[in-house]
Amino acid sequence: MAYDRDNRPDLANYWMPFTANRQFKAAPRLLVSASGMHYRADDGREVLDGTSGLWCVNAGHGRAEIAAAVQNQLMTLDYAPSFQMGHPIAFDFAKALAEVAPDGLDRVFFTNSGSESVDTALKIAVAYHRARGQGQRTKFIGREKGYHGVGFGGISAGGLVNNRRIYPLLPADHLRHTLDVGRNAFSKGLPQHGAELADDLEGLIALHGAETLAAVIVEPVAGSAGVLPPPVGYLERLRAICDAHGVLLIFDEVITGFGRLGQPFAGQYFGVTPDLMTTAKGITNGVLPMGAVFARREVHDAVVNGSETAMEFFHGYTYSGHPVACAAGLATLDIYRREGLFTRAGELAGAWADALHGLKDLPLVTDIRNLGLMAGIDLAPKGGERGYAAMVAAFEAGILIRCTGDTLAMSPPLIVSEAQIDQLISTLRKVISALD
Ligand code: PXG
Ligand code: PLP
Repeated sequence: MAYDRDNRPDLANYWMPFTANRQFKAAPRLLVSASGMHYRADDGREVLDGTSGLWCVNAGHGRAEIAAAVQNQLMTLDYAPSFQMGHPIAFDFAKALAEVAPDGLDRVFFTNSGSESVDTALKIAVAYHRARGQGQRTKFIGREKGYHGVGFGGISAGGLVNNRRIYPLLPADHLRHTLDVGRNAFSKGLPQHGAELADDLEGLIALHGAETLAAVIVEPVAGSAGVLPPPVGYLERLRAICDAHGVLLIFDEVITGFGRLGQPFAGQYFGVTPDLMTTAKGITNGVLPMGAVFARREVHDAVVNGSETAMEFFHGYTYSGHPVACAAGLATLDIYRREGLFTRAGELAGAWADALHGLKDLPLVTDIRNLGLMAGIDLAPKGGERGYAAMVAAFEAGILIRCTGDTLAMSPPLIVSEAQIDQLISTLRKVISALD
């Protein structure tokens, strides 16, 4: 059935995720189709995708090669169990992923989302220490403003107050976040100030005792919180402190993975290699749910060779390594490689930064942050109302952006043209200029 304004679905039954349901259903925004850089709304308007859907459609919409691979896999092997049984394409996809991963992160555990990747990585960290006779290392260190999905592990290590107020949590403590508008406002790329915030980790290790800590998890560039690139030297310091105390370092690359910064992964961009890396979203260009945890070979080997039980790691999902998702993933990797999308964000980063920072003169804009093809724009705060109003007005003006509180975020597909960057920014200028 073709949907349009005269033929809207009944909105009552679908309980929408992370959405103000009553507000949305009173004035819905419906997307009915997509191709390339554009969505089409149910009133027939084209909307330029400034967010890669939700940070996931990195190669743009409606990719025929992915659709063909999915169709072919569905008719060849639609589903097969992954517990004590295998199917070839999952092994092929893991191998292909290992080839683009940071050096040494060549063991791949499949999940179905970023949240599942995070909870899986936290479990691997605990299993790793346990296999090495350090079963008391069970606590995690995250960071304020960190977003690691919605599982109990992810919200415990995560730093979003709204999550932490409501739900019971696992043992975790937090580094301070690195946003320092006082010293770093309108930094182009990495902020200069704040590497010393990594030394918080020394304090937390002293407080808890290294012997109780399993892992530190951070987003190399915080995404959901409004795009917070790390201060120059910060990630290197975290790496060094983790090494000194035998604590594993996890990079949550659910957003930064698959080309967002101009390298396949942020670990390569920063030249800092974590022990575990969580991914999802762009792994299939967003077209089917999938995630993967990449483990350093030594971490994998410690668990798999160090186990006293036949089944070394007591964990997995019905849909781990789903053959159809693997087919979508392999076709996606092909596109990223063939079209140079793993490095395109690097080529566009300068033009992106220049266009964005052109908004600096607007009176309501209090900070602009960018790295690769990510951007965060702070508006003078108004309890989130201003950010939401900007997102709605932008949609009506033909561009899709995200808001978190009064911060706007953008992360266009890596196929974006310079003309489309100009369209995004010039539309945003009009939208922000018209805000109260
Ligand atoms: N880790 C990170 C760093 C993420 O950004 C997750 C884990 C969880 O992934 P799943 O697939 O379980 O949602 C994420 C997800 C937004 C936004 O607009 C960000 C995410 C999801 C939805 C919206 O900031 N990130
Ligand atoms: N709940 C029940 C009752 C189940 O049987 C299963 C899986 O068999 C799950 C939850 C977990 O589902 P999944 O493997 O899709 O995460």
